[in-house]
Amino acid sequence: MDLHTLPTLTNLSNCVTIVEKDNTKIVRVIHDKATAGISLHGGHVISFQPTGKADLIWMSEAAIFDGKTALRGGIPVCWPWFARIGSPSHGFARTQQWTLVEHRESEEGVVVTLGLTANDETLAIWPYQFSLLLHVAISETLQVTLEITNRDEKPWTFSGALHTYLQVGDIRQTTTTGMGREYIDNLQDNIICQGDEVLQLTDTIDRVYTTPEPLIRLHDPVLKRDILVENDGHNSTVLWNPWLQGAQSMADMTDDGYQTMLCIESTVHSPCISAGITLQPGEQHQLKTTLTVSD
Ligand code: TA6
Repeated sequence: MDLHTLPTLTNLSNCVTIVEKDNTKIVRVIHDKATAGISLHGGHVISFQPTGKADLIWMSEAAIFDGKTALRGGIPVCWPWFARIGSPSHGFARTQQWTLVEHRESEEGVVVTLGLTANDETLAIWPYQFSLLLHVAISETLQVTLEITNRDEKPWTFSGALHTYLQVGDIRQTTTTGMGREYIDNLQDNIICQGDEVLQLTDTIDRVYTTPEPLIRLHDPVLKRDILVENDGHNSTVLWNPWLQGAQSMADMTDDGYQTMLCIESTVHSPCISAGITLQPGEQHQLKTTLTVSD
């Protein structure tokens, strides 16, 4: 996504400005090593482009920047649950307005931190006090860390994901390795299946891989690159592509949008609201994903 043409609202430093797209404020980072954008709506990374490379992040051309709708593409923050085990689907964090907590820069890169705490809207949905910090470390690589803290006097349980949409030249020519073989198939009533070591898509998939390796490799012969995905603090890695029928069913994705994307998601998966990770008062958990591009 081209961030350079967006109007500037505030210059915060040599590298960091607040720009605007429709109804959404975006933290734009322009550093020697990379350019990146993070929407304050949703705490949502929408672009990461190492200098001289194509954006690693896929954003839908039809994404709706109205400041209310979850953005299609980028890295949605799905919390305090993943998928439809609660309402709204994928939780409320990706449709809340986050605040810019701090930004730090050096020759190595820029770290932008956004924050979200409980408010009347979230308490009406999920009656617990919490704080989220999203640390986005931008250099030749992108490291996104969701720092989750229980700020309540009672324990609570969460699941969630950093729901990364990666950009590929042609999904049909892309191969993925490292996700492991066992997966829960969301398209076959969540039965447990055994897949192959190498995945090349010919149709839609929606899979929770339960034994992923530390490093997942997306090989893209069209863009002549590999994207390496390293996740941490997760219990699974979700791979999803809606294919044509799924793209046609979404107003915020063009019919051909599925051809240039694959979601590889750092996920705390749970079959139900009560079976995720439980944090005691004051306890913290970090969910992380790191993206690296290699030619
Ligand atoms: O991560 C895969 C998934 O759970 C799919 O089932 C699909 O629903 C996708 O997320 C997108 O969900 P969204 O609510 O953003 O349309």
